[in-house]
Amino acid sequence: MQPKILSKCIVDWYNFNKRDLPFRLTKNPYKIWLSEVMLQQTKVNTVLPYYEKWIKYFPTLKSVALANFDDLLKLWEGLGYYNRCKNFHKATKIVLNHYDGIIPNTFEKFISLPGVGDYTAGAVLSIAFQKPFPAIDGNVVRVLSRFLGIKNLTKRNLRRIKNTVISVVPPKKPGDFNQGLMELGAIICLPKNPKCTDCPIIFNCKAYERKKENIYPILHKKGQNPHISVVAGIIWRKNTFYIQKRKMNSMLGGLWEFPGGKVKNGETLQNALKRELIEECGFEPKIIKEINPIKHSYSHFSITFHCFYCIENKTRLSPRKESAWITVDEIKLYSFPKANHKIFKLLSKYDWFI
Ligand code: DGT
Repeated sequence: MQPKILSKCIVDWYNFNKRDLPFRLTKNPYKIWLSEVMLQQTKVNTVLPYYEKWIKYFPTLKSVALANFDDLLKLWEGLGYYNRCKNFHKATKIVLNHYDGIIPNTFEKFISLPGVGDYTAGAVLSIAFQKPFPAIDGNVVRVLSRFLGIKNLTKRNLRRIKNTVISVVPPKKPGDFNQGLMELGAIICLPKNPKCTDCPIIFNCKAYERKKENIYPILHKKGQNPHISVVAGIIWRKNTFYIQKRKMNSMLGGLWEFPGGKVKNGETLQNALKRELIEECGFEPKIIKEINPIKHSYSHFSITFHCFYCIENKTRLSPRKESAWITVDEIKLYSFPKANHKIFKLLSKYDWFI
């Protein structure tokens, strides 16, 4: 199939079949960029309420650049991959200070911003600025691997896929083309049981021709993620409990947490908790009881999170610089990891206080 015909098939199909999404109704590069950052590793339906709320509070790039990071993190809370938020904030500041608030529309300048990689640069420049760069995400790789009959996603084959997209992306409507390929992967060329009869490029699809669309591309199963135990103390002082801010350069950096940490091999939970609380707050805890443990998965590992009710009695705790004693009603003012919200939910069902 000629590149021109192929791109026209995709663009026409997209214009008829695309889902109505708020970031597709705008030409504003800031909003398009924000949506692309939020959509990384995250499903559209999860992103939608976050996107809408963010735009309500931060309607312009300038408003983000001038915002307090804690306020941004509060809006990002629960969306995960918090580095995206941190990098986006840094990038908007650079745009405001070095480019007079105007998002650069050349590949070299845009990709040099924090958190911007090949995919984001291609997506934003093609959708917001009509520049003919490819935007290749996981969905596009699957569509092309089937279309071209590529079974193994070796480096060489991935380059072949990229070169094919580069040769097909049209000078007019490159954004519609890129979004069309992605949309095709998201709603038709599904990982399992693709809806081939609804596909606009079925007649040239090698995998369909071979009746093997389900096995393209071969995906190597990931090994099992490691599992660790984490202990933490919910330390009460009257009707308030103690929280501290995680270091910015750590995982979940900038979010608030209960003091605690990973349990070492061979250590009991209570000993681990004592060690962590002495290390972090110089505090010998008076442990009252354990709350039901909860499980939580991150992208590369999972945890069992053991939280213990503790009280601050004679031994006073030495707080970190960024810490607070908060009441239950004040939880909403801070951003916490999802695992903590699971604990809050448990506690609100039973009894918050000892
Ligand atoms: P290190 O030695 O820097 O690896 O740190 P640790 O042993 O103090 O552990 P930490 O706090 O980095 O790791 C605990 C894991 O549990 C981490 O992936 C974040 C997660 N987590 C979620 N909520 C909380 C919380 O409220 N407190 C703590 N400490 N960790 C939490």
